[in-house]
Amino acid sequence: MNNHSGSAHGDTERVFQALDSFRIELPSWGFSNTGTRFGKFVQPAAATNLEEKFADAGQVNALTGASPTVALHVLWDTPNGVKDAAEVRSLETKYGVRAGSINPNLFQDQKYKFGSLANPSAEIRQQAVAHCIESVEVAKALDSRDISMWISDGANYPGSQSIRRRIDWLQESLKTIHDALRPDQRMLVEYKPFEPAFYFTDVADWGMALEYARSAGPQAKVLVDTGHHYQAQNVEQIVAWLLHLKALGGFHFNDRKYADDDLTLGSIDPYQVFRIFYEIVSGAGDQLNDIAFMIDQSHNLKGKVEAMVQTVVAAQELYAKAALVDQAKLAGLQDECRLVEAEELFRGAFYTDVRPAVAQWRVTRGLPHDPLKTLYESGYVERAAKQRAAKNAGSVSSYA
Ligand code: PSV
Ligand code: MN
Ligand code: MN
Repeated sequence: MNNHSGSAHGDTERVFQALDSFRIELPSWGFSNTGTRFGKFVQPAAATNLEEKFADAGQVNALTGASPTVALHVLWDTPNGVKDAAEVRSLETKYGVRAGSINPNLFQDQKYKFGSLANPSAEIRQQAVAHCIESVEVAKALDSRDISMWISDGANYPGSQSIRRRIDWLQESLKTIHDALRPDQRMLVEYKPFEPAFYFTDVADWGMALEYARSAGPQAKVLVDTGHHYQAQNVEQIVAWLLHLKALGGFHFNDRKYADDDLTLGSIDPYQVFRIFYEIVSGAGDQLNDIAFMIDQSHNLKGKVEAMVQTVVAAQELYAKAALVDQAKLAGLQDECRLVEAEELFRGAFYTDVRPAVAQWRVTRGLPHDPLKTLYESGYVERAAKQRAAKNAGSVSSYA
C-alpha cells in the first residue's frame, strides 16, 4: 500500500488516525421517498416517518461507526417546532444517533413563490425569518450546533427582480436570525448558482455566501455543497480559500455529472473528493473540529440505507487516501518545482488501495469488516420493506 512514498506500516497508522476522528452526518431526507420533477418511484423500504428515519440512520451508524448524527429538516421532521423535541430526544436514545444540523425549509411553502428571506414583501420576509428563528429554537432544544441555511431565493428573468435591493433584504434577514443564535451555535450559509431559480439565485456562489455570513455576524460560516457549482469549477481551491479565511463551516457531500444531481459521493469523480479532502487534511489545522461533514443526497433508484452505507464507506476511503499524502515531501517537491514528481506523489496516494487498511480499522474498532455485506446479511432492508409496506398499504408516502 505504499506507492506514494510512505511505509506500509506508516500508511496503516495514518489511515487509522484519520478514520478515528472522521465523522459524516446523514440527511434524514435521504431515507424517505424522493423523486425528480417528472415523478417519484416509491420504495417499499423507504422511511415514512421520523422514527423510521432514525431507525435507518441508526442502522447506518451501527454498521459504519462514522455517522452518529442525522440532519433534520424542520418542516418534514419537526413540523411542530420545539414541541417535537421530546420525540426526537427519545428517538435519539432508542436508535443511538443524535440530531445534527437543523435545516429550515424556505422553499416549499406557496408563500415563498417569489422568495423567502429576500422576498420583496416585508411581511413574507418576516414570516421566513420567524421560521428560521423557530428552527434556531429547535436546534437549542436538541443541543444542535448548526443551522444550515439553504436559501432557494432568486429570479427567473432579467429585470423581473432587483438584484441589489434583494441583497439588502437578505442581509437584514440573516442578521436577525444570527442574533437569535446561542453563543455556541452557528449559522451555515449554503450557496447554489441555479435551481429553482434560473436567472440568478440570491446566494449564487461562495463569495456571496461569505459576504452574507460576514454581515450576519461572527457565528456565520459558509457551507459548501459539492453539487452547487458550475461545471469545471475548482472546488478544492474554494475550500483552500475558505480555510485561509477561517470561514469554512462545513460540507454537503454528493456527486454530480450535470447539475445538482445528488448522486453518491465519489461515484462520478472520486479524484475531486480526494482533492477536497487533501485541502482539509493538509490545511484545516485547528479548524478541523469545526468543519461539519454532511451528506446531502437523496437516492431515487438505489436502496436508501444501502446507498448511505456505500456513501459513508466511500467518504472514509477517500479521506484515508488524502491522509496518505506525504505533505512534507510534497511541499519540498513543489518548492523545487519538480512538477511531475509532485503530481505523481499526489496521484500515488489517490491510487493507493486503502480498502484493506480501512477494513482492518473497522475490525479493530469492533465494527463489521464489510458494512454493506453485513447489511445484506442482516436482512434489515427486507424487514423494513415488509413492515413499512404493510403499515402504508394503500397510501402513497410523501416526499418527507
Ligand atoms: C436543494 O438544492 C438542496 O439539495 C440543498 O442542497 C439543500 O441543502 C438540500 O436541498 C436540503 O434542503
Ligand atoms: Mn445542500
Ligand atoms: Mn442541493
